[in-house]
Amino acid sequence: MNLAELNTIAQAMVTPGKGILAADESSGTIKKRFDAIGAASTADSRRDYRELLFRSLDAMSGRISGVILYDETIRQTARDSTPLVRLIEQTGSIPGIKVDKGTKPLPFCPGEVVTEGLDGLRERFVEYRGLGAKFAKWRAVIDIGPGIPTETCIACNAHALARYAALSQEEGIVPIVEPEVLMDGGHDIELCYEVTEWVLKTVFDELYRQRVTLEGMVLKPNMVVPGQQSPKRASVEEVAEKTVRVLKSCVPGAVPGIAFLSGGQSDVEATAHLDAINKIGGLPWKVTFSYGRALQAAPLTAWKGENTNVPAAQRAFSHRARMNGLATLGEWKKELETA
Ligand code: 5MM
Repeated sequence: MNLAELNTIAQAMVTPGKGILAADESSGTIKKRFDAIGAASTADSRRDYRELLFRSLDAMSGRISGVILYDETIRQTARDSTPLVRLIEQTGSIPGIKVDKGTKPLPFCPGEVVTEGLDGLRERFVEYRGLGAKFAKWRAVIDIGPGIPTETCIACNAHALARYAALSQEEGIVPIVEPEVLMDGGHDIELCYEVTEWVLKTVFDELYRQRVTLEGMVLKPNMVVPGQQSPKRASVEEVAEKTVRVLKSCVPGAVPGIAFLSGGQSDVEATAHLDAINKIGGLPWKVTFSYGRALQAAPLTAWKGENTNVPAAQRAFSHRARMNGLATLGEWKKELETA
């Protein structure tokens, strides 16, 4: 493991003005997204859609520091036979790979899940490195509800995240550590704060125990927001203030960057929150985005699975990438959405 190299990649992933495109939907998830726009999900249609994103030159070269790919995508070639990984590299963006194998019910913890995928992971990292991956991603899912999360669930997921991160660094690949506290449910913002704090403290404790180098990783957390069904809504400023407070109390300054997930927020909401967080300023880490839905909702809707809609989809993607790029600098304004 070369620590300087890991740090250089991690710093590039969180370059100010840029952020990460999470295009790592598993086959089940991308099918749901395609169903919603009336497009068939086949290996070719998934390739066509991702190719249109990676060929959006303005967005990719100006605003997207890295792309998280799914196992199928990292092996695919564009229509003209160029490997998709090569297309990404040609724009100056960095290819990465999702390595977790999704969640399974956690025994004796009703309503809770644990992320799987550690078996054979060392060997898979070697292969992914050969395919061009410079960073990786593993997502743990923590739900809030009556009696949950349990300590068992948080500990098991934190342990797996740290095992993954250590194996990733051993192979010279920067781990994105993603402990997601879900927005589902009627809980208020205070409870989201408490659970996020508990999760982050446990995760960093495990990362320390398993000798993960903080300078060579990127954290991908949720923002502190009320549950989607909560009647008590929070202002953009409150979300930003609480998110910054919890991160400052849990995330060491040695971590180069924090790249948020959007978690079901609307795309403009996710941009406004990121912008407000960066407007607070004085943060010890770079703070950016690693959005899936909040970057792709607009291009998916514009595309609808039709070749003729590719330019419109690329414009929609470039717009969201630009808005979020500005938000990483605290320079976004609502008026720019319609300009
Ligand atoms: C793009 O969605 C990712 C993969 O999801 P599945 O494994 O369930 O198919 C997901 O991990 C994503 O990277 C993060 O949750 C962030 O995406 P959002 O949409 O929350 O910004």
